[in-house]
Amino acid sequence: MTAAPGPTERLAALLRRSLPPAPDRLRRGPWRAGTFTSPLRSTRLTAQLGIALALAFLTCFLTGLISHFIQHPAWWTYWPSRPVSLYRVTQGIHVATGLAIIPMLGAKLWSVYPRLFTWPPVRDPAHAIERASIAVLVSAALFQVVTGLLDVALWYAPMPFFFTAAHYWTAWLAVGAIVTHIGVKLPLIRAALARRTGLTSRPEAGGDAPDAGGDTPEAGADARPAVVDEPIPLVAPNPATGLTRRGLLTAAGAAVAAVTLATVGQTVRPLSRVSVLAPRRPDIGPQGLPVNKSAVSAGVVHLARDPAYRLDVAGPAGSVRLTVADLAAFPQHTVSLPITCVEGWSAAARWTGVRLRDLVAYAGGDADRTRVHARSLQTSGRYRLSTIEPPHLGDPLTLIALRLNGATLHIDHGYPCRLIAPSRPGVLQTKWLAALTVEEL
Ligand SMILES: Nc1nc2c(c(=O)[nH]1)N[C@H]1C(S)=C(S)[C@@H](COP(=O)(O)O)O[C@H]1N2
Ligand SMILES: [Mo]
Repeated sequence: MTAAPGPTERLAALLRRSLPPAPDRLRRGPWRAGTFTSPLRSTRLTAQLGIALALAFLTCFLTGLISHFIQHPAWWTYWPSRPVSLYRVTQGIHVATGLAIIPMLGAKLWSVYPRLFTWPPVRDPAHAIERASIAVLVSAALFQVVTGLLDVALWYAPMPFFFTAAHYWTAWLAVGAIVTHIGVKLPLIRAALARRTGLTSRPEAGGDAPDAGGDTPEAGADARPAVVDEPIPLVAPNPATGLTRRGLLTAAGAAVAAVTLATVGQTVRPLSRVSVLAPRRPDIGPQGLPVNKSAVSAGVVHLARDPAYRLDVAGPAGSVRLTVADLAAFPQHTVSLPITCVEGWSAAARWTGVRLRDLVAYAGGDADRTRVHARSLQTSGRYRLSTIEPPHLGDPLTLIALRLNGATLHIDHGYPCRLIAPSRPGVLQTKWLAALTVEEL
């Protein structure tokens, strides 16, 4: 006995209902049969590139989340101040994997882009939905790579939106699209990776269609009516290049290595000489340290050099206004800490100044039960404010620095005084401090 089709079956049938055929006279240019002939393209190649790409994306996403939640803490955010280079490592990995994704994504898109010219463009509603989801996936991935690259290059003009928010929300979109994509393609990926021979008779398949070649048991067992693309002639390995699938994967791997070596020196000091494409060299800048925002562009030169300068410190015991000489009269400490810019460069330096927790105690607060709001002399700009929570506040390495590498702070590094704390994004290392407010928790 057969039951009447339920709503799920009816929906499935609707989604699989063939659309009217596209008129053949529209089939021109790349839509013509036999346009893409590279024998290197195979479901197996696409699956292998896809796995590498998925792992890189996952790493980039997780390290990106860390950076986001340090800068925009949620109630559950906890970020330790040790090891001192923790953020340098997580953010270094974030930017390095993001850059490595560029050649990987290029290879992956090359392996599947003939699918863009599938004929007919849409077979049925399910096919249309699948194509739309791929469009979301590719756009989100390209958006992340391009905006990330523009940020690393400090080139904000082409981005008429706030980079941080756009990059964060599109990351969720990309990850959602990737998870969906993997879910949909899983049977295909497994079949492609299980097959021992790399050669397939469907070089244009690129991993988008059900494997309708009929050469695998899975294809025959597929309960869904397999959509058979037009047969693609078997092409001999390219005699001009002699490139094999393995050769292509090796080339993609070499491109990843080259991109990494050419840029990672912006945070891995021993490689700084070979990193010719790194936008920042960790040793170039006033006092041997790079600068993102100069005192001139922040508009603080007059305020910073004003002899009437005072640092306002407000706490439970009241508020005081300290001169630079007052700050220098506190016990001075010297620490070696890196500046780790969110954009991927990082550079270690020697900082000398007052422990923040000493200033908190002076203002009548307890470093374990307070947080400090730091404010810059800057009257505008996103990074004029930052908050220091207990893990960093209580750390003896957290300083209000007056000196850098043995000399008075250069004005571009935050003269008269700046915050420097371990394992903290550069954007939160506030320069040209005007006020510290101690808030009891
Ligand atoms: N007041 C203020 N502090 C700031 C910034 C800023 O724009 N304004 N930029 C931050 C950023 S993005 C970084 S990477 C570090 C860089 O410190 P440096 O210029 O001393 O190397 O300073 C941080 N401190
Ligand atoms: Mo930065």
